[in-house]
Amino acid sequence: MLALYGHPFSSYTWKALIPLYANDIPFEFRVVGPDHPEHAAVVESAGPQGKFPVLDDDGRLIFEATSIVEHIAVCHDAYDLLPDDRHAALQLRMIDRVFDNYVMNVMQVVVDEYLRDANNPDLVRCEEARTRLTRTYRWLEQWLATYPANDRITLIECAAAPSLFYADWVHPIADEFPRLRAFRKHLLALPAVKRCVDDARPYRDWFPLGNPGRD
Ligand SMILES: N[C@@H](CCC(=O)N[C@@H](CS)C(=O)NCC(=O)O)C(=O)O
Repeated sequence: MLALYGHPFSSYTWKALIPLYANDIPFEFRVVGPDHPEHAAVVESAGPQGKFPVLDDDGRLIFEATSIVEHIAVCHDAYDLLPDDRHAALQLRMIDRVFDNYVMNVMQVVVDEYLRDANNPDLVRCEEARTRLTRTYRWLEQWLATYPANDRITLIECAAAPSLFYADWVHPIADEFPRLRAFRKHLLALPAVKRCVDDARPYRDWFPLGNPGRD
């Protein structure tokens, strides 16, 4: 029996939901929030910082979204997520780090500033983060020239979809990056991703920079 602890509006929760949906793996979704202190307690107990998502696989708790994707690949026969070839898998893991460390977590700097004080965010920190995002967008634009378009969902798509979805809300991907804009559009059209986007719609007004009213 699988259960996923997370929240429908949480970017890292999407990263764990996408491989479950894409591979039709049954699971119970346990929302982390004030209505379910028992869910929050499990999350608190799982990892060092009490972050979600957390996957419960028959009593075994797995935290960190990347580790959850890898767990699903290995323990639930979701072969497309990561190639068996250890050398080929290295490349996917490296790009996964790019999306977490240089898109998602940089975007989060701006989000955190607005969560701290929406009327008085530290604009210097925000500008630094936006500059870093532009630099990553430029790198991804070049990388995409080598990444063949396809409808498969691998660790890369699991990481890319939520990070590009929200990063574009924080710092829109400019016209000078057409491949990256097209990749984001392609990702949002994948059924497993679309399901995450749709399930999160009721929470859009929670976005600390304001509901962008698109996507
Ligand atoms: N490195 C973690 C990051 C997870 C993360 O930042 N989760 C956010 C939700 S998207 C969270 O738990 N926020 C609540 C908190 O930090 O207490 C992962 O990959 O799973």
